[in-house]
Parts: sequence; structure tokens; C-alpha cells
Amino acid sequence: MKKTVSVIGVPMDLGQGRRGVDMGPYAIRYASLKERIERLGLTVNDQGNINVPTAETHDIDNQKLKYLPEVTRVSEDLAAKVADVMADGHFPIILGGDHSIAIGSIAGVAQHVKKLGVIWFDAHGDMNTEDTTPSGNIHGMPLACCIGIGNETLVNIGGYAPKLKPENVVIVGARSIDPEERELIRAHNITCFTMHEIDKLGIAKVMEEAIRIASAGTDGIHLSLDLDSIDPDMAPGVGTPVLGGVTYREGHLAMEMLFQSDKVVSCDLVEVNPILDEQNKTARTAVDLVCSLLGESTM
Ligand code: 6HN
Ligand code: MN
Ligand code: MN
Ligand code: MN
Repeated sequence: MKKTVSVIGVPMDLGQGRRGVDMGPYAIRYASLKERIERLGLTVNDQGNINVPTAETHDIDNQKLKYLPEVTRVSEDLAAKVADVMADGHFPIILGGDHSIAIGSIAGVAQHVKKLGVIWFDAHGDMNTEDTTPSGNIHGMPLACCIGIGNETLVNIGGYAPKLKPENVVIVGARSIDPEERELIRAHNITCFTMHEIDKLGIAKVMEEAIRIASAGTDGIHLSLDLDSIDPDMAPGVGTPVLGGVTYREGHLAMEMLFQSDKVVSCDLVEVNPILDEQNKTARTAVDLVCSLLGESTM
């Protein structure tokens, strides 16, 4: 585990339709992110926020991919920032914002860790392209962009593509996948552990497999943690909640196993929307989980 953590906020709400997720970085900081990580003996370097344009100042000029120019600009800025802190030897924690920010964060990480695996904790697949999207919302597309399919501009953020090999990508916690998205996941041979597998095999077995697949032939794992992977009882403050999610304890065991693997090099915490939340519960869950990822133990 690296000794310095760099926190990068991305107040992004242009990748989906519900306002308030732009306040996610503030909500997560307010849940004592820095203090909690410092208690683990790590140094925390808060880099502040990446500048994100306000929705009111821009038109949705493309119904297929809403706010494409704005999301592109933010993704490029974020990729550069993440690459910079990785070059300094830091562990980046990127605070969303909606999940479209993973396009930029992974572009930055994979610039350093060229053979990168990803564990995508999510109720959704985020594997839509501009041809399959039912919503036009870019937060439903970041994983597809990272494996090199979909909109050309988004696929090439950071000036290179693809960022990931599908064989090193694992989705965990899925329970709401669009029909065409399912076809893409299958066609690209991406491993997807849905809630069905978690119920049946148990989270320990699922994570053991997920870590094995994401680390096979790679030099590190990026964790993209969408808080809607967690059951709405512990994470109600998300834009697209889905019943029947990962429990609080399952989430913790997953993070503890990732810590023990010593493979994780970076992570995103996304989709925390304080306007939809109950007394910042979702941000607090996010902080609890990331502390487990960084080695907080129960005794
Ligand atoms: N997320 N599959 C839906 C869409 O609009 O493409 C929902 C995506 C949700 C994305 O939660 O990050
Ligand atoms: Mn620097
Ligand atoms: Mn997502
Ligand atoms: Mn999701």
C-alpha cells in the first residue's frame, strides 16, 4: 500500500439526469474522509476539485450523448490530474460525481499502470455505447469506453485506446442490465458477477475470483465503486437505486479482501447524491468502505 493518498473531487452531474450528484465530493469530504484515512497512518493530500461546467450554462446539443463536449473536457483534465498524482507515487481516490468520471480517471491510471485490471462494483453494467444507450446518459457508458467501444472521442480520452483488456475486467453486484448491454458484456467476454452469483457463491468466493481475473497478467487493479452497488438501505442517496444490492458487511468483506490482495492502485467513489440521501448516510458508507479498502481492520 502506498503511503500517500491523493483525493481528487469531480463535481460532475452532466453524465446523467438527476441534479445533486455534483455535490458528492463535498458530501464525502464532510463524512470525514481525510481524518478517517489519516487515522490509518496514511498521508492525505486533497487536490481539490476538477472544474466542471454548470448544467445551466450549457445546452444538451446531442441527444445521443448528452453534454458530450463538456464531459470530454472534464475527462481530459481529470486524466491529466490522475496521471500526475500517480507519477508522484500517490494512490488516487477520485470522488464523483456521476460514473462518467471513470472515463477520465481510468485514462489517467492506465497511463501509468499499462496493464491494468478493473473491478467495477455496480448495480449496472455501464457497458452501453452511443448505439445502445436507452437514455443518452454518459454515466451508462464508461466501462464500454475503457475497453475501446462506443463514441470515438470518449474512447480516445488521454490520447490512447483501449485502456483495459476485457479479460481483466470484472463487474460485481449487477442487477440492472439493459438487453443490448448484456449482449455487449457477453460478446466481449467480460466477467459479470450479478447478485445471483453473490447470493449463491457468497461474496468471499466471488471476490477471490474477481481478484484473480483482474490481476491475471496485470500490474494493478483499479476499483470503480458505484455506491448503487450497495443495497439502498445503506446507500439510499444515489440517482439510480436498485433493490437487492450488496449488504454493508458484504461490501466490507469485499474491500478487506482487496486490501489483502495488495493489488489495488487507485479507486473511484461515484454516484453519491446528497440531495437524495438521508443525513449523508451514503457518503458515510462510501468512507467506511474506502477505509476498509485502505486497511482499516475490525480489531
Ligand atoms: N450508473 N443502463 C442505464 C443507462 O442509462 O445506460 C443506467 C445507467 C446507470 C449508470 O449508475 O453509473
Ligand atoms: Mn505533481
Ligand atoms: Mn455506474
Ligand atoms: Mn450504477
